[in-house]
Amino acid sequence: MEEFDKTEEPADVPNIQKAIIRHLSTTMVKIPRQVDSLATYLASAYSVRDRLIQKWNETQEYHERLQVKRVYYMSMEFLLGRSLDNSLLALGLKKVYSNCLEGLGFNMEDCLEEELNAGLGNGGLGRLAACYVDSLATMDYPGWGYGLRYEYGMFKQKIVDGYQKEVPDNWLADPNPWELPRPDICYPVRFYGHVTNSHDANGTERHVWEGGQVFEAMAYDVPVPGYDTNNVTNIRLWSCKKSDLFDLGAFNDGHYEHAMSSKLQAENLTAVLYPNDNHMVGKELRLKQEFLFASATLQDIIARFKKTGRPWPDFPKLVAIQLNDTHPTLGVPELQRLLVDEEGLTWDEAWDIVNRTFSFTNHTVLPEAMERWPVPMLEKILPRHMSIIYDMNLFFLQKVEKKFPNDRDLLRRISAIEEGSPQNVRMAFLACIASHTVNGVAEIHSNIIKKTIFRDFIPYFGSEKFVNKTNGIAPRRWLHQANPQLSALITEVVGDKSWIKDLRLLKQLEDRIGDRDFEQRWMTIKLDNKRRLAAYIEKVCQIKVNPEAFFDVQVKRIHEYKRQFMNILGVIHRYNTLRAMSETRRKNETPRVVIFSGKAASGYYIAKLIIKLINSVAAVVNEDPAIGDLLKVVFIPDYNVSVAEVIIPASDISQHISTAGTEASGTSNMKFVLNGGVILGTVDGANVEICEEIGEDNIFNFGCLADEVEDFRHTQRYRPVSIHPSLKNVLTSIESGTFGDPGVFAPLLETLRSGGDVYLISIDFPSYLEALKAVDRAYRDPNAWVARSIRCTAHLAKFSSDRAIHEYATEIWNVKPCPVPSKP
Ligand code: DL6
Repeated sequence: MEEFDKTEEPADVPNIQKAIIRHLSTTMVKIPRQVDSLATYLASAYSVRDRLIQKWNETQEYHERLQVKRVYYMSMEFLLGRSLDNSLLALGLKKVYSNCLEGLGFNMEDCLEEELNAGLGNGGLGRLAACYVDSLATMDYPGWGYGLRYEYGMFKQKIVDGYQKEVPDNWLADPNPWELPRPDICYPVRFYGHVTNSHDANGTERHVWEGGQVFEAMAYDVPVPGYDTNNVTNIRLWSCKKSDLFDLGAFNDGHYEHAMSSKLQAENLTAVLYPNDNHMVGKELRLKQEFLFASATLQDIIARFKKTGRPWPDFPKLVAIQLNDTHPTLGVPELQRLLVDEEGLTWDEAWDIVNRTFSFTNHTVLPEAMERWPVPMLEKILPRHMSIIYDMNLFFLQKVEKKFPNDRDLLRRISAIEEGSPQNVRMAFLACIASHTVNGVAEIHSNIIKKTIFRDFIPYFGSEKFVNKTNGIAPRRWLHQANPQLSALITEVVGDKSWIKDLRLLKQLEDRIGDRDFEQRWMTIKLDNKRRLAAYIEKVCQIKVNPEAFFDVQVKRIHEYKRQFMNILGVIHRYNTLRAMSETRRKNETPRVVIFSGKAASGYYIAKLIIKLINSVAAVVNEDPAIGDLLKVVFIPDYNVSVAEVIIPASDISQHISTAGTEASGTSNMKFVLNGGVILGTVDGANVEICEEIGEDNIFNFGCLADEVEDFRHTQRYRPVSIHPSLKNVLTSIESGTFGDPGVFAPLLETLRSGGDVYLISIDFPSYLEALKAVDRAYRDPNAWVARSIRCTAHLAKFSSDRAIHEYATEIWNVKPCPVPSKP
């Protein structure tokens, strides 16, 4: 099948080659004999960037001229991964660049491999932000991402003696062609200091925040091309710089170190991403990061608005701001402060603008992930904001009291200030009070938050304020780029590449079920992807796996609620069962490779023990000659976007087995299914809607339901149920030392006993084993399996990020597409 690339005339090959060679000699300063694949990658990237900048300028200029409404997606995390492949595909230039590189004696794949991953995020939340910007650009919606430019992204994970070791991620070690430094776009951001209150000539209260420390946030722009469109959108990332590089006084006095220290402090603010997924760390530095981000972003948006010359009430007609979880919520009091203190609006005028501008996405119900900042910390670092938050809360409570008089307990429950010692600001409540719309990220999750965190807000605001926007993934990266062979086969079925922008067209794949030739090709592609993954595993783990085996995958952050622990306990059960079988019976078993990958937060002791247990089990199982290929266990280190692109297309089954009610959505479940991978999952997050779309015969569900969890937890904690014999046997294997020193794993095993088994592993384990058996049985029928796999892909349209962004744009932001016309 001919890979089609549009736009480029054959005559462009020499021009592109010239551009690459020019960048090799001028930007990279290389003479021909010094040119290697890194230099060639960089020169190619710079030549692509030249095109992006041109389109970026045209897009921004066009949108500004038309004064269209823009959405600003504020996210502390953008997990972009690599950009060259994605940009080439978006611009329709992959084939022509491949030819150009070949002509210059280089191989495209080698050059792509040179790019470092932009890992400015922890997991699902950050990758979602990246997919959403891809969809904004592809669907021509005027919108920008705003984030932070961490100098060190998500740490790199090494496995040493089975344990996770964190190594700093120096992702800016090579030049980064994908960012455009904008030293002309800088904003001052103040911390500490004091507030002086006075009255002006009209008797209006005035507040001046002064003193303290002022840092400077400098913009870096990351152009993101839409697929097959002229639109190139922007992610603006802030880096903390100090404008007066040295404290000259101190420098002249000979205090060099002191002079440098303020510069170092400034740069430290954006030095490193906090590596915590679904867990709040209440560090001052994190609070400062959040404020630097919020303040620079709001100042920038206001500066852009002021250039239009429009009156203030028009602000929400031109600006929608989406808060990606509570991390950017300080943007709320900051916008109020800028409007009241700096622009002279009244409190009510400003509050009306704030309310019509912001909307907020909640991504978690885990209590440990809920941001609460101690009032004394906020008072010290952001005194003016703390007083604004008090007022916002007070005015809100007054309105609630008017509607529901004499209900002190309601006011206590609903207050953004949580009583205690010290008091805390509940950021989710502040975001809720200030936003016109609050959304969850999957049906089940959106229903849960209405019944739990935001329950008390519904009688006041009405339930219409709380909506669902089921997450989505970018088909460009997660199918077209990650699985080029499957992409080509789908294009053949659909007749062209239109499905890449309209996943509903995948339905046509249904017609091919039963066509044995087609099914054969489908499975051959899966096998090729498994070969690619097997080669990767051999390279990074030095473990040889059989690509013909059944590939069973669980990749995601390591967390107790995601239950990788239950998975490895299931693997031990399988190992024990295989060992107990006669050789003749063993011969009938399907060889299996169980693959894990994911990072644990550096301070998360139990999660790190889970990694150690997986590696200890792998060490024993993989070396057991009686088992051979029948079971291999692999922990792939350093999970990131590029690693995911290799793993996901290669799965036969993937596991999404969180305790019901704990995983807000999950997005890797969507990626696996889009690539024809079947899933084994609990009735949780987006699994529920995936099941609705693909049909329950095509998914393996098990486990207790979200409604039952609280009851079970209660029973477990106060009256531990007896541990099922299957689980007991597995625990005995660990405790008897089969997988090394049992003392090492004792604290992990304790979480099932006196730890109260919060995530209900002992409750779900028997049904989990049943589900695994059902998977094994189903795989023995290859025709039914391939039909299931095709059906998975065919019915995944709902989970395109294009659908999600269209819903946000029409139902929350009121933003319309604005395609940039082609130049005549
Ligand atoms: O919505 C994106 C992603 C969901 O798919 C995951 O289910 C959810 O765990 C994750 N939530 C967070 C919350 N972080 N904080 N704070 O990462 O969001």
